[in-house]
Parts: sequence; C-alpha cells; structure tokens
Amino acid sequence: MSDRPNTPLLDQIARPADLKGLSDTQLAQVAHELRQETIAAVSVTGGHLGAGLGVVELTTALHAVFDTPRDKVIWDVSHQCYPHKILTGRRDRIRTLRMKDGLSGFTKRSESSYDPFGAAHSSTSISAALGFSVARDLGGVIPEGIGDAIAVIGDGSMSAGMAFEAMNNAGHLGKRLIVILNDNEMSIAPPVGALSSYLSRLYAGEPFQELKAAAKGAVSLLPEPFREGAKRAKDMLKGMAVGGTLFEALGFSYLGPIDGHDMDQLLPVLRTVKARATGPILIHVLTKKGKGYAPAEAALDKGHATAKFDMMTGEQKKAPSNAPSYTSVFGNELVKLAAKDDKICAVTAAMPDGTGLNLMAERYPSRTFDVGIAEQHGVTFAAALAAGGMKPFCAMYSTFLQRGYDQVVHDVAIQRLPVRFAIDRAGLVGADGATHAGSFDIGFMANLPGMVVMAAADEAELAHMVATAAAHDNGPIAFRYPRGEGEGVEMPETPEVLKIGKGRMIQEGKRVALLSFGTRLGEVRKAAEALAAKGITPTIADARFAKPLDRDLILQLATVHEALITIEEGAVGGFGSHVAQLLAEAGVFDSGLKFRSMVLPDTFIDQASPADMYEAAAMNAPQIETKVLEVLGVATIGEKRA
Ligand SMILES: Cc1ncc(C[n+]2csc(CCOP(=O)(O)OP(=O)(O)O)c2C)c(N)n1
Repeated sequence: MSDRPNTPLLDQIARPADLKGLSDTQLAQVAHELRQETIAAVSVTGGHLGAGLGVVELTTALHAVFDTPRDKVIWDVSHQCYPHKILTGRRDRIRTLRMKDGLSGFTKRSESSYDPFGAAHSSTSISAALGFSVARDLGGVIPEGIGDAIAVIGDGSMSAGMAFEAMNNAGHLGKRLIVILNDNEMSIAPPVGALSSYLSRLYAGEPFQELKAAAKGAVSLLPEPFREGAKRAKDMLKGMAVGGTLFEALGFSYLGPIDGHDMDQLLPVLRTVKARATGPILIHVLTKKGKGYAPAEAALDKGHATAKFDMMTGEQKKAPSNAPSYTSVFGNELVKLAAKDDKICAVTAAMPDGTGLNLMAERYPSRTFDVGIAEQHGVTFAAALAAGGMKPFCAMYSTFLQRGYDQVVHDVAIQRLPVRFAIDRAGLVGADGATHAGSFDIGFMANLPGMVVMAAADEAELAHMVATAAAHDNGPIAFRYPRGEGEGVEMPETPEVLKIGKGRMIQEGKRVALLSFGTRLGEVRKAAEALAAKGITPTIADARFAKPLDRDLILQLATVHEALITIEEGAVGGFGSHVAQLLAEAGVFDSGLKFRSMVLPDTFIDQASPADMYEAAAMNAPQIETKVLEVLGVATIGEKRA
C-alpha cells in the first residue's frame, strides 16, 4: 500500500454529482477506492479512522442517490465524515485533516456547503435534520435549497437523550425525514445499556426476523423492485423487521436491518425511500467499525482514534512520553483512594479509557458506571449516588460536561450534594478543535454557589486535588486538568488534602505578581526566567482555587505589587473575573493597582497543536513576558527607543 493508492474511478469524482452516471458496480468500486484513500490519508494525519471506514459504502450510496448539497446529509458526531469530505470536493486537502489551517476533523458549515450542520458532540443529528425538514416545509430559503434531510447516527449516539427527544418530536410532527441508524455495535468502547441489547435483538432473534411480521406497517413503503420479485429483494424482505419496533412506537417507519457494506442492498433501499417516503423513516444499517483495514478491525476500539500510522503494519507513530498523562494520574490516584474507601465510586459517559476510569473499572467494576453517551443522566445519577451516601467522582471532559450543565446546577449545586467533578481535557485540546475545547468550565462552575473549583498546575497537584475531592464531603467540588502529559515533576508518595480556598506562593519577587490558575504555570515560570534576564523578578503564585478564592493571598499580592496579572486556560468570565470582582469590591483599584487578566480570546480557535492554539490565544511564555513588560511600561520605552 502506498500513501497514494491507485484510485482511477475515484479520481474522476470531483463532486457528488459525478457519481450520478455510474453503474451500481462502479459505485461499489468507488466505495472500495474511497476506503483505500481514507486509510492512506489518516495514516499521515492521524484521527478518526474506524468510524469512517465503516461508512464508505453508505457515504457513496447516499451521495449517489440523494442530491447533496440540496439534500442535507447530517453526520452525527461527524467523526465518520472523512470519506464524505473526500467525495465532496475536499480530497485535495484531505491530508491536512485536523492540522493548523487544514480541514476540520468534523463537519463544519464554514468549510463546505456539503456540511449543512456542524457537529462533534454526539446525538444532535436527528434534531438538526428535523429542523431542516420543517424549515423546508415552512419555505425557508438558503442558497443550496432544501430537499431531504437525512441524519446518520451511530448506535452509541442513539443512546443519548437528545436522540430520543428528537425522535419523539419527529414522530409527532410526521414530516418526511430520514434517519439512518448506523449500527456497528460499537461506541468508543463497547456500547452499554439496554438500547444496545435491544438493537442486537432486532436482528439476532425472534420475533423481528419473522416474515409474517412483514405483512403490516411499513410494507406500504416497500420498494416496487421488492414486489417485482427481484430475488435479492425477496431475500431482504425476509430479513425485514416490520411492526412493533421501538422506532415505530415513536412514529417512524422502520426498514431493515440491511448490510451497510453491500451496495446491492444500500442503493435500492435508499432509492426507494427517496422515491416513496412520506413521513419519518428509520433505516437500520449494520456496519463494521474499521471495516476493510485489518489493524483497525483487530484493535479494541476498532481504530476509533489513531495517531499517524504505518499503513503496512498499522503501527502508530506516537512520540515517546516523559511524564504520565494527567488522565492516568487521575485514574491511578482514584484507584488508590477507592482501595481505602469503599464509598468511592465513579461515573463516565461512554469514555472509560479517555477519562482513565478504565483503571477503576478493572479494579472495582461494581463501583464504576459507564452510563453511555448520557452526560445529563450521568450527572444526576452521580448526584443521587452522593445523596445516597456514596462518594461519586463524575469524570467528564470539560466540553462534554457542558451538556450536563443544568444537572450540575439543579441536581448537584442547589442540593449541595458532594459530587466530585473530575474535569479532563480542560483548556485547548489541539486537533479536535473548537468543538472539543474545554474553555468554559471555570466560568460555568465557579459561578455556582457552594461549588469548589480547583485547577491542577502539574500532575503532583492533580494527585493532591483528587485526595482533596475525596475528602470533601460537605458540597460539590470540581478539579480541572488538561489533555496530555504532565510536567515530569516528582509525584507525592501520599497526596495531601489541600486546605480549601488556599493558594501557594511559588516565588517571591517585586513590582509585578503573576497569579496562575492551572497548567499555564509552566509558561509563567518560563516567562519569569526571561524577565529575570531583563532585571525583573516577578512574584509567582498558584491560586489552586478559583472558588473559593484565596482572598488573603490575592489582597496581599495586590497590596505589595504595582501590578497583578492573572492567567488561566479558560474563557473570559472565569478565574480572572472573580479576582477582578474581589479586587473591585475590596476597593483595591481605588488606589491604582494595575490589573490584567490573561484569558482565552473571545473567538473559537480552530484546530492546531495545543501549543499553536495557545500561541493564537497569546498565552505562551513570550506573550506573558510581553504582558508584564507592557503593564510595567517597559515595553513602551523599548519600542520608543527602537
Ligand atoms: C456528547 C458527547 N459525549 C461524548 C462524545 C465522545 N464520543 C465521540 S464518538 C463517540 C462514540 C460514538 O459511537 P457511535 O455513535 O456508535 O459511532 P461510531 O464511532 O461507532 O461510528 C463518543 C462517546 C461526544 N462526541 N459527544
């Protein structure tokens, strides 16, 4: 396999319209070539491989049958959209996926009219497709026009509440709407829950595969070719589950299950649905995640997300790490605490490996809960675990915790329940871009009465914070830490329980104080070294807490320095705003303190390496240095001289 596979037919497809003249056999060939091109591209970019490989036939068939971009194909999560990007005019940039200035790894409205709706968080596609259907019927006008709306949603994503809320509404409205359930029996980890078992039963056993059931219901939707007696169609009819499915109870016609890798099933079914559907219809398509690339098929996560890799062997090219990841530090510390305290338990929403809770699940399976892609439920479930006398750690990525925010407010904070929020992937995350950035949690957690909010400056601090959270029983507490590996600091043998609301001094200096919250501390130290060469020795402090603030420390810093600068890996409205509020109320500004707050800019930053993203955010060491020089008036003098 070369990095540029031989793809004679795919080479002729500049846009989906070019698929229209092809025979079914040729379309199958396009799908084959599309798979090779997807593998080749991801081998040089890294990214989501398995999901895309599972849908190359479906992608080809959808674009061949429907008229995109007039018809709206809406990919749920949209991590499976690489083949779609290749077919929709972006093949020339496919080897820039997830890179700075390159293609996004997800669908993005600003990138292409073939991406009618952006995504990256799961389970939004049915709501979005329904919105397009209704906009169409109400006469909404957009440049490409609005035809059919087709949501493609995985079995993992179908387990989330939003998907059901949308189906419930769609079934009620009765508009023509197509939902394709892409069932590969995988989420990132194996899917969990009753829905997953239900879907398996839909095609594995009684009563759904019984032909007699095909007599009613969606039979009216069955394609002419089926009735005309094509043998294959007849076989399909035998496998067709009709009547009595959950989806039909929700008001959808149900068609399937069909083999999503067989173009001879996909094409006629999609053509028929296009020709005849009147109301909402769900097509149940069975696929294999990682299909057609042996290393992905063999991987535990079916190649869900991969680094760059060697195409021959599938071996991933990962940079050697010098320090443990924050995620693994969290996972290990939690397991240690759980060994001593049988009330400690843990909740993840479909991310056992990503949050490090796989370690807890291995040791204490009965105290570890993967609730599926269901952050809202996960938070409320954790709240009641706490109400029931347990010590739940609710481990979620900052970006996904957003989905459970009302539950954080209403079920946890108002009831002052001691849920421990372990907020992973805080700050900018790199290749996944703006949709995955953990920018807002400081703001949305620290504004809640009674919530304790900590950020770890390094991996040893994280260990202390896990211990602190475990010991904190009289209300909710959150600690945030970034993606990636730690600073390489020595780990404490026995982590300390920190005093709530107390920061720590790192270095005593003069004129300017740098007050850091979280892992920008490393950059602050670097900036301080550079400043030392210029004769400026800043004071450095690590706030540790955004809520409650260390008033004494902050007011002391404000009193003995000419300038105070806060820095955090979060959006405006977080730690710096709380400090500003404190200083304002304490009257510190009345006597002329120079105050600056370094926060993420008020934009959504596109994907790049985390370092590049922080460069774009002007939050790396050189920019901290510049900020100090500016506030002290030193830069201005330098500029004037120059
Ligand atoms: C709200 C939310 N929570 C968690 C995730 C992380 N996540 C990305 S893909 C994925 C699994 C999706 O499974 P499925 O829908 O079955 O698609 P597949 O990858 O199997 O094609 C998860 C949990 C997410 N994108 N959005």
